[in-house]
Amino acid sequence: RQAAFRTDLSMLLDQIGGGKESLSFMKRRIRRLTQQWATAASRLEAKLGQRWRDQKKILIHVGFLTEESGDVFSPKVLKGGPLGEMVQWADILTALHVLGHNLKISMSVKDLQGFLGVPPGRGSCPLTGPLPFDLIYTDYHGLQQMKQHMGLSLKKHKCHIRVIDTFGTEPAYNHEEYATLHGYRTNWGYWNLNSRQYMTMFPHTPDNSFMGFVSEELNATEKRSIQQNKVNNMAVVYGKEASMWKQGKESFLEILHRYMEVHGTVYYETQRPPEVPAYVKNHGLLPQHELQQLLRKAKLFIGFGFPYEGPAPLEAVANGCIFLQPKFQPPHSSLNHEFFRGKPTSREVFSQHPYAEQYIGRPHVMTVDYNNSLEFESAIKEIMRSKVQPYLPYEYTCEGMLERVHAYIQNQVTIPSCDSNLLTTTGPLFVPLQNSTALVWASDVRAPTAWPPLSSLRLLASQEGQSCVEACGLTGFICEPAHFRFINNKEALRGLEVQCEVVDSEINHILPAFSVMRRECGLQRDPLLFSCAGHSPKYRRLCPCRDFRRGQVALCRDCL
Ligand code: U2F
Repeated sequence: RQAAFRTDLSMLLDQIGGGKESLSFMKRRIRRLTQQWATAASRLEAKLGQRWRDQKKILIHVGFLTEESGDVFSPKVLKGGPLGEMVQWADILTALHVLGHNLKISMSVKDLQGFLGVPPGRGSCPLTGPLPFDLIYTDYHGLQQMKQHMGLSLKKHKCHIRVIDTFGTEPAYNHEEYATLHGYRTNWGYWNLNSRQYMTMFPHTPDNSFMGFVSEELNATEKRSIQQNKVNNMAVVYGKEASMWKQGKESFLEILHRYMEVHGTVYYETQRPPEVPAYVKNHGLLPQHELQQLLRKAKLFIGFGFPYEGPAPLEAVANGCIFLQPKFQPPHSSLNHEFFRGKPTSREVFSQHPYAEQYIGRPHVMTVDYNNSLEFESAIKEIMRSKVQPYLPYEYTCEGMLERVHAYIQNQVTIPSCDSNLLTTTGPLFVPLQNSTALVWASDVRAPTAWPPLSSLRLLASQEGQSCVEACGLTGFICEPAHFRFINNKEALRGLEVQCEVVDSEINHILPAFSVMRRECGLQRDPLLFSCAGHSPKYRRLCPCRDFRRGQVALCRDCL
C-alpha cells in the first residue's frame, strides 16, 4: 500500500494513552507542534511529487518507559529530570504517523507480547511464524525485553529492528565476540546489529544513523518581533536540576552577573535550591512553551558543562539566543568521565554540545575555556554587543526530520549484516584525483540497489592515527559505513597507489587500512566491524566518504 501523509494527529494522541507524566509531556509536545508538522508534511509532499512510498507496519516499543525496566524517567518529568529522550520519542512517533505508516505503540511488556503475538507470561517463548511488522523501533531496554520474550526468533528478525540510542554505539562495542576479546564490552552494546540500526539524537558517529528530533520554527513575523524584543543583558542558565549548578560555578557566574541579569529554570519543591545564588531569578521548571517565551527575550543561553548534548541549546538558538558553552580540554569520554563510562562508544566530547560547536558555531554558538576568566568575560561582552538572527539547522525542522526518516524507511532496507553476499563484491574501478582522493567509476552496474547510491562515494586514505570520521570531515565529506563494502578490496588499494607487500584479511575494526612503513595492507574479514570511528597510530585507513546535503548530513545529494 501507498503511504499517505497525515496532518491530523488525534489518532496518534489516542494511541499513546495516558496516566504517566512522561506520556502527558509527550502529548503536550505533540499537540503544541501540530501545525508545524502539518506545514512540513505538505512541503515534503510537494517536494517528493508523485513518488511511491510504501506504507510500513511499524511497532514502536518504548523500553525505557516500561514499568518492567524500572521507568526511572517518568517520576522525574516535573522535577528537573532528563526530558531529551521524551522529546525525541514524541517526535519519532509523530514523524512516523505523519509519514502515513501503520503504527502500533507499546509501552509495556504486555503490549509488546500482544503485538508480537507471543503468549503472555515469563520466559522466552519464541515467536513462531513471520514477524507481523516491517520495522520495530525500540531502545536498549526494549531490545533486552524482546530478547527475553521473543527468544531465538529475535536473531532471525533482527534486520527489522532500529534502536534509538542517544549517544551512539560504535562497531567495536557492538560486535559481541570482538568486544569481549578486546576490552570493548559494556552493559549496553554487543548486540551484533549492523551499526546503522542504532539511531542517535545528534549526528555523532556516522557509523550510526542520525535520527534527531525537532525544534520550534519561527515565521518571519515572529523572527522580527524577537529581534525587537531582545533584552541585551538577559541570560538564561542551561540546567534544570540544582545539581547542575554545583561546584566551581561561582566564579564565572559572578562575572556573568556583573554584566547581565541571570535567569534560571531550576526545579525546586518549596525552597530555593542552595546551589542557585540569590541574585539569580529562578522561574522554577517551566512547561516547554513558557521556556520558549523566556528564550525569546533572552540574549544568552549559557551552559555549565552538563547536561551533555541535549535539545535545549538548539531551542535557544532557534529563538535567537547565543549559546555559550565550555570547551573540554581534555575531552570527556567513556574512558575518563563518569557520565559516559559504560556507554558503548569512545567518542571524545570536546565541549558540552559538540553539534552546536561544529555544525552551528559562531555567531550563534561560542565555545570558550571557562577557566580563563578573561576569555570568558570578553565572550560575554561580545554577546551583549552582537546581533544574531534566530537559526535552526534544516535537519532539526519538522520537514528535515520527515525527509530523513522517509529516506531511511524507503531505502535503508538491505542492512549489510543481513546480506550474506557482502564480501564477495569485487571492487569497482577507482580513478585517482588530486589530494589522494579517488573517484569511483560512476557506474552502479555492480550495486544497482546500493543506498546511498555509489555515485556519492569518494575514496580517501586517512593519515596515521586518524579515523575516517576525521579524514572525511576534513575534506568536506562524511564517512559512509554502507560504502565500506565497495572499498574493502585490492582495487581500492591500487586506486590509492598504496604499495603492499602483503594483503591480509583480518578481523579488526581499523581495517581496511595499511601501514606505509611496513608496506603491509589489511582488508576487513567481518563486515560487522566496518567502522568509521576506528583509528590506530601506525595505520592509515581506507575511508569511504560521501557527499551530503547542506543542512541534512544524513543524506547524500542523490539520496532522495
Ligand atoms: C539531555 O537531557 P535533558 O533533558 O537534560 O536535556 P535539556 O537540553 O535540558 O532539555 C530537554 C527539554 O527540556 C525542556 C526543553 C528541552 O526540550 O524545552 N525544558 C522544559 O520543558 N522546561 C525547562 O524549564 C527546561 C527545559 C539529553 F537530552 C539526554 O539524552 C541526556 O541523557 C542528558 C544527560 O546528558 O542530557
